[in-house]
Amino acid sequence: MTATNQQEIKKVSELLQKSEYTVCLTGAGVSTASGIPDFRTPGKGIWSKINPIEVTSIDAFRENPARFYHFYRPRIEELKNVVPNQAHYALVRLEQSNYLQKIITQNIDNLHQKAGSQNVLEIHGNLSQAICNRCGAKISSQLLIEKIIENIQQIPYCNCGGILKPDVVLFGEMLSNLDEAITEASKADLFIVIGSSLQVSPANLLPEYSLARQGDLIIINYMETPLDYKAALVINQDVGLFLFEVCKHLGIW
Ligand code: CNA
Repeated sequence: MTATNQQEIKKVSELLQKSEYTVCLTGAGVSTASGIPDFRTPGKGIWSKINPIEVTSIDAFRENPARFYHFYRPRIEELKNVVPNQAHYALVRLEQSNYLQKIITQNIDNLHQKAGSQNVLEIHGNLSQAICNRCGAKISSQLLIEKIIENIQQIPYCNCGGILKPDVVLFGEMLSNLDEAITEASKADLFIVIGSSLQVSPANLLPEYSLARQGDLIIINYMETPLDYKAALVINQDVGLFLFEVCKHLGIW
């Protein structure tokens, strides 16, 4: 760690110690070290290969579910084998030590919960289950995987004949838990964005609710974000390594 890093670690630790209610907003960058590509890292992100809006919007799902599942099938399958990384575990430690009150996540991979975080609010749903578009039945991703594998390249159907949709928020759909996320962000005197490009609305508006009540904003992300200029601290480093160092500094790792 360089001297600058040490200063940033100290400053983040101090803000965590001072804060009475800390909320983190996590994005795909928290899970890249687990082997799940993000959307927007140039050359590696999913968007560098395909425009997800073309295949993962609610309209695309309705118009061409087979094409939708051609894109989603590997994503659902890969979830079987992925495990949390240092960033997820650091957030568990911060929560257990009462430095962190809520994680609002845009991720759909269930890894915060797998790592052991208790207070997680998912705003883009969760890929570990699916829902029937006709009868509303919910099934586990395990069953969904079995159905998809049985019908390679085709469409998974519910027992009632309806089409099963992964229980995630597609482009063009309403966010889940948005009211609760706004309430949480409005309570935060410290709001930390972790591994998100802050390009996706309305999730990227959440930091504003904390800023409006004079909360401090910290952004930990490799790439710059549109809210960097409002942040007390911007850290362009690996989220797992940085959070691990913060936990060590706080004596909880
Ligand atoms: P994004 O727009 O792809 O941004 C991710 C950001 O993370 C980028 O700016 C990267 O620079 C940064 N990043 C990547 N790895 C690291 C790292 N190790 N350390 C520091 N920074 C890193 O993704 P967002 O989450 O902002 O966008 C929201 C979308 C992406 C949501 O709809 C998600 O559901 C969707 N998504 C989720 C997953 C997942 O669940 N793991 C994966 C891919 C996309």
